[in-house]
Amino acid sequence: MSKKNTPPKKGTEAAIDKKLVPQPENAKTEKLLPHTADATDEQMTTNHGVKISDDQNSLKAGERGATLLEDFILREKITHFDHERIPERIVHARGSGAHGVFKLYESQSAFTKAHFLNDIETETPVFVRFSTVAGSRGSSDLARDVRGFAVKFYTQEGNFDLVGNNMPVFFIQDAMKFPDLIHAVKPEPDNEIPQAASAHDTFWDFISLMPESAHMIMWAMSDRAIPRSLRMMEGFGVHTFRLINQQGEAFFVKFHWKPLLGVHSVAWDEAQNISGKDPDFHRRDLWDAIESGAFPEWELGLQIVPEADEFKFEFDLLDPTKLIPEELIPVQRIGKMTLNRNPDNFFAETEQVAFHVGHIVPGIDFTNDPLMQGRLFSYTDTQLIRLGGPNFHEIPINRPVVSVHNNQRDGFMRQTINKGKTSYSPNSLGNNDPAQVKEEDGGFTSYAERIDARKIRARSDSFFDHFSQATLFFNSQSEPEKNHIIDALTFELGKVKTVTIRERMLSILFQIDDTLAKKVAYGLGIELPKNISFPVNGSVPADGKQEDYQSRKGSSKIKASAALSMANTVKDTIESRKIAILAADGVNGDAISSLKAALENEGAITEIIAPRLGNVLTSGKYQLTADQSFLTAASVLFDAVYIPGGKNSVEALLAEPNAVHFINEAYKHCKAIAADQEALPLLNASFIKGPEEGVIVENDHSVLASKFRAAIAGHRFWEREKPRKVPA
Ligand code: HDD
Repeated sequence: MSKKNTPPKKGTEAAIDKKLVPQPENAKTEKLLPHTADATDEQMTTNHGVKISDDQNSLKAGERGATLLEDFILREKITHFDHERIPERIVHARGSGAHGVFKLYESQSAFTKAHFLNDIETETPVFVRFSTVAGSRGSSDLARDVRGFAVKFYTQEGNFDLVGNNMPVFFIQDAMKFPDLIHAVKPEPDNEIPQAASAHDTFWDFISLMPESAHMIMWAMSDRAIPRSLRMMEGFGVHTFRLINQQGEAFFVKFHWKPLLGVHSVAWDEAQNISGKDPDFHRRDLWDAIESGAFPEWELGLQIVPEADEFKFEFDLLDPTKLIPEELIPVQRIGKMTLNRNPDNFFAETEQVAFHVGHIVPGIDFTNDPLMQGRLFSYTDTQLIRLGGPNFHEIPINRPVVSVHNNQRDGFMRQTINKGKTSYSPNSLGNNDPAQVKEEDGGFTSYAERIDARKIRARSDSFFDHFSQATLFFNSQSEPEKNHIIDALTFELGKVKTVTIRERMLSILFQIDDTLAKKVAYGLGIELPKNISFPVNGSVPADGKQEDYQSRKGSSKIKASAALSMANTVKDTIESRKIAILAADGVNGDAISSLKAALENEGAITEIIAPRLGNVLTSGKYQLTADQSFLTAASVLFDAVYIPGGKNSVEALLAEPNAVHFINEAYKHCKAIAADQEALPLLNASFIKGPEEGVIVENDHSVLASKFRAAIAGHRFWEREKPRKVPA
């Protein structure tokens, strides 16, 4: 609490008022405010409010004497420090969060009675946490991995958490296999190697024995696993959920997040370099974008299937390894989420936020997807160990914006001071409050699905087509995307030491696409096994029959789906793209000003990179400030490069190997490059011979700016990879 325990110093009231001004447009921000503290202009105290006069020296028996046990100030400080760490999340440990709002475009009352999906006047506060899955809290943002995309909606009917990923399917079909999957992908238990990487034996051992993961493997080996930015990823609820309207009618639904900046990735070689140059690349990018007012935005999309159509598909809606092709059920965009405020404190908010698939509100319900059912247990359970007890819902970031009343009491770290004698129901001493709520008044009732079944440990036969959607995904990719998948698999399996695992994996790839399998086999230098038959999925249960666990390949009416390829994404904006301008003394300052103005006008960010920090003297004899030197900057941290003219500048950069490397590397990673005619010798000193697609050499600066803008918006010129001979 930031309440002062001393009268405010003269002249500080205004400042204090300012920092306590609520942001009334966001109900969650307002609720968080009383829990925030700001030490500006405050006096130092112990945790118990005693003012501290000396925070530098422990209490000793004489200046050179031993420290005294009675030093309660030292003891308190050290004890708190000793206990500052909590267990990191078993999965999704590395994450970045942001606050924002969700606004509905049009009421969805035909499908759901959820208030936040009915009332277009309401702005629902949200907190979002993005994450990688396998790495530890301090691991690199650019690991090849699935990204978590968890959204907490603070609705007026309680919290709704959409705990999704940036890929629409999952590795496994049943939660029973989740601990195995995670044990396999995490660092190997004997030596804890490798960190934040799936390229090792245990992961591919497991995957090669679980053909049900084939579809997800295609996604995880695609460029979706190395996003350019958290702001440029799609999000998916993965499971089929249920929506229920006021009339009690139910609909199946898949949730989607569509980023307004489009879906973009980096190159794998680039990702590996970024991991060294700036392991916080995604976290920094999200933070900087929000600080600068370039608020990330996504539209929420729904794919709705009437209950009566449950069995109309070639796949089972309850199978989390399947998506519904958008050609079959289009995604309706129903509202927009904007992230507009960075957290005040990473630990208090991003680390302590507790998501749960089981946090739903009236109008939304679960289905029998066996992966989802297991998740409904896991999320509360994990918070109990991670956050230390059953009162984690009282941590400010986890509290709903509506008030909470029930008969739950006590436990570690209880914050609420519940009044009255009764903490049970029924009671007559307390008017039997809190009162239960009728469905028509907003009380939650579970969807009354009819169930008539035997208790059985089994997998539905409708779950055994493990390959047709993996093939659909591969067939939907552009040529460069297919090549990236082949390269990724060759890299990952190349890191696997056990040859039989590689061979088993090739048999799986063969079922997806034989050319894919052949190309990976070529890269691995092994022959594709002969007479490949459909594999068995997982370990056959002790009393099970092998034929009941045989994977198969069904047919797919849809042969390719445009929505699955990033090549078809939004490519019309350069907002928040980062452009490096390479300059040295003697640079054409007018060229820089005109290009900077044109690009920044469209929301791009430019930085001047020079041989050293300080000033750069232009040919017109005025000074520009270098934002970075070649020592601190790297091409992998930018989307595009511009090299202005100016004879002396070009000559100085020619003598600077780091400048030539910068250009070569940007070219290798297929980025847009623009140069004034005068800078051509510098391009020639790199691998670039002259203008080509994505390389613009122009003297007219308005033509240059417009061509460069289009090239940056296009993101990457993957065709350039074909020769693959850039020595950067
Ligand atoms: Fe999970 C965290 C997403 C399957 C058990 N999961 C977690 C987070 C995301 C997902 C985004 C991080 C939340 C945050 O930022 O705090 N998980 C998924 C998706 C899945 C999925 C999209 C499949 C469709 N998860 C899954 C299964 C289980 C879990 C099958 C267990 C049976 N997940 C957990 C967990 C975590 C978690 C152990 C770790 C930290 C946490 O919950 O809060 O309970």
